[in-house]
Amino acid sequence: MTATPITAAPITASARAQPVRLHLPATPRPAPAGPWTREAVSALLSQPFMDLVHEAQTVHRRHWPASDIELASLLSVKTGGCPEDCSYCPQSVHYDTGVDASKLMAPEEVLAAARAAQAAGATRFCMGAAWRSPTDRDVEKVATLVAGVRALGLQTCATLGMLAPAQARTLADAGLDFYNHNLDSAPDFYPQIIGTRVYDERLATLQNVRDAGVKLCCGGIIGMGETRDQRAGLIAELASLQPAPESVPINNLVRVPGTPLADSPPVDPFEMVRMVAAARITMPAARVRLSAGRRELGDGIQALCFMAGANSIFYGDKLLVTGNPDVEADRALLQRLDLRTSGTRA
Ligand code: SAM
Ligand code: DTB
Ligand code: SF4
Repeated sequence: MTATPITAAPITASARAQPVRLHLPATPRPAPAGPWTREAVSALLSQPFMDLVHEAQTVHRRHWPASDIELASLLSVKTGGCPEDCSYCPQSVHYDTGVDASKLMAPEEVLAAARAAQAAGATRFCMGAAWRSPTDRDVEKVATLVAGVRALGLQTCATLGMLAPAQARTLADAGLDFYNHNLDSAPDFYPQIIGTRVYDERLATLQNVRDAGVKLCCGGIIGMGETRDQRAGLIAELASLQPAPESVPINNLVRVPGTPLADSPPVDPFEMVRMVAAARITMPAARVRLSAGRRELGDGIQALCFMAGANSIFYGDKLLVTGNPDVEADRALLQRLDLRTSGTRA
């Protein structure tokens, strides 16, 4: 089953025809040197499932309250028209997905959404913009949004594409707590999904964000046709960042009609549980967020992901442009599993 963006128009056969994409060659990079090499993570991911989940739950309980889940809400403050060609993304200008480009939202609209998210129980508010890299003027405007959201008492997160050092400092000064910038996949798979930027550009922004004193939210996507070893490669890269990201979103590909990955065979949902477990074991102090694609996972797999150490979800009826489980369904699931939502650490 594929997901449809909320704003999608019917996709015609011609809209499915994909443009020719010029992919950049993979940059040769040294393998991660930390304790979590790709080989070590690969071995972890391929452990017997029950052993892996047991180990992850044990690590989780050492670092976090066992039953506490953070609720993070997302808002697309600037939607569509992105010049990047990320094969999974409904907001890329390269694909006809029925998502129209819009301008940056006005502060009062964003603050109204943040207040509503807070009233519904969210403790973190993430603002996403479909930019390759914002202009300084864009960053100034988002800084105003960040300051406003923080003044409400919410933790702030933004995801705006690549940032220069001074731009990261502007956002830090406005009170940005987290910057989301995903590595998405292993370095050797990356050129197959994105042709308009290279892995090292991603790493440079992560460094600029760190240098500005903003915490990192950095993870990836599974289900794009990568191998399990390539999933291990992603986890090894994340765990080898010095320090590791404070927040790690694990996304299950939302297959959006019109994108090149629309017809990707779905990944075995137990791979999602394995990824969450590997993230928990290798990055014990991180919030591991069960992110996009929860609707396709169902309640049982989500429960296993919580068991494996996921302690955050995107909460609210919409992600950026695609759907998410509705708030009532999430509240019911958390209640059935006796999960609390204080969003605080032990
Ligand atoms: N433009 C910015 C960027 O790429 O960093 C911020 C927004 S972008 C939509 C944020 C992240 O959403 C991507 O890095 C990717 O991991 C995730 N994402 C986008 N489309 C997705 C999809 N169809 N399924 C799952 N995750 C997706
Ligand atoms: C992340 O890792 N996942 C979120 C958030 N960071 C910005 C985005 C998911 C997007 C899913 C597809 C969409 O709605 O555009
Ligand atoms: Fe989508 Fe972000 Fe890629 Fe742009 S950079 S196409 S918004 S994932």
